[in-house]
Amino acid sequence: MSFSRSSHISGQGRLTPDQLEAYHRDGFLLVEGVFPKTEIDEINCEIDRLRDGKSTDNVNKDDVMLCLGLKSELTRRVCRDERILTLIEDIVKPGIAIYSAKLFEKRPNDERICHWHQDDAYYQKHSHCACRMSAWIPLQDCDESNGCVWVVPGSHQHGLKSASMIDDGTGHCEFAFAHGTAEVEGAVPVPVKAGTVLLFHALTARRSLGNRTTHSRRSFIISYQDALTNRGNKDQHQVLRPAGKR
Ligand SMILES: O=C(O)CCC(=O)C(=O)O
Repeated sequence: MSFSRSSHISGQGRLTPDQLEAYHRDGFLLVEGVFPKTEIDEINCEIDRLRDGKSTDNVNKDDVMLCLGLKSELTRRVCRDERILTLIEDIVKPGIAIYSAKLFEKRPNDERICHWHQDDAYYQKHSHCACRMSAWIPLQDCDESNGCVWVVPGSHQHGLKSASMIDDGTGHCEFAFAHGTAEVEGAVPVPVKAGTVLLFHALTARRSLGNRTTHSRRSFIISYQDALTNRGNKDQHQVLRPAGKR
């Protein structure tokens, strides 16, 4: 079974009470129609440009490009996009800051997986924040064939789980749940169309499997926290809306 419940961006651009309730209950929410195809194409072109123009200085072996909030004018703009900030303003408060922003690329026929983990296992090394979450923006349509995200609905309600390093050739993860753990019972794949935004809590258990297709699958992932939490991931931290301002 896959998770298919999603809803459209509202006229005001804010989450409706039903969307907010679903987010707090499930620890994630799909919002369709946030970015038109033309903008997704533009972001893809910019990522191509950044990839081709640089060697490996900003791309690590797992095809992660870090610091998108600082990388180029266009990637910086996406991280500060008012459509996203308005969407999350009733979740992330008071104020909104960037914790970090990155691109995660699954190359064609790359069987490596992103193991079950919670982002906050990484993030709490820098600071604690109860409302921390991410906007996960697919730059291609994603389903099980190219490694869509899987989540465990409601898992954010049970705190940080024990995790340890997995580095066995299936994919490197510093804070992964043990293989076969009961923590991931009830997990569902979340297929999404490019232009949809998947919002998820930093404690929501998540993974993605390999890309079995002949095309790359990219996700643009921006993690936000309230403006009063004074540390993010080093120099990536940026206050976008000070506390008390809309
Ligand atoms: O985009 C993906 O496939 C998942 C990435 C992810 O979960 C992460 O980098 O923490």
